[in-house]
Amino acid sequence: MSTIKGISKPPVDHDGSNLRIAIVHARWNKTVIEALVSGAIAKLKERGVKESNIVVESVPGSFELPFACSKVIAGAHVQANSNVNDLLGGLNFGTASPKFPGTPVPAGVVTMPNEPFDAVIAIGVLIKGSTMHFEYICDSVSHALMKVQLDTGVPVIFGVLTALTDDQALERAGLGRGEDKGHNHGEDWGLAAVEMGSHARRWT
Ligand code: DLZ
Repeated sequence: MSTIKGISKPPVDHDGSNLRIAIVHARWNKTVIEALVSGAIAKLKERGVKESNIVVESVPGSFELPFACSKVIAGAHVQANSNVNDLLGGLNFGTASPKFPGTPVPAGVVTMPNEPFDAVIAIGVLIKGSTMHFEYICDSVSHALMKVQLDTGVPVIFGVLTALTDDQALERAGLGRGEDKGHNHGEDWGLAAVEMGSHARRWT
């Protein structure tokens, strides 16, 4: 069945070869998160973003995303989760701590160089339960992520699924259980990051 919904192609295909993009993702609802992060990374690379310019950080849940995005944008020294680097095929951003030179960094922990990001993709998967938790987190996280991008001038891509059921979340990560697997929204977020990162440079 045809649909009128969804994003249309931009007037030009934006070039990501000079862009630096951070992905900050929650770890709740891991299967869906992993598919979304992979989809975003695939599109970043397709648009020319270099693997060395993609930094991935993780936080426990979606509620932590705004704080983490704000700190990552500020160039804070954040220790990356080595599991995420496995997902990326073992990216390594160096072993020296940029903020505390000479400080030994424990094995398995990687650090970010202190260079600005052109865009940040915040990825989380919220699935409604039986309490009001879902509503509070959806509301506060969406407002806070908007605030982070307006306060910092760095685009924050809203990669937070707010699903009423497990199936809704799976379908939006291309993992639908029916014949139609759905569509991986992480891919759209990767493209949006390149487009907004390019615009942000042009508009500065
Ligand atoms: C507590 C909680 C619940 C119930 N559900 C989700 C969820 O569906 N998706 C998600 O990303 N995080 C969830 N969390 C965790 C909160 O986001 C947060 O990590 C904790 O409340 C600690 O601040």
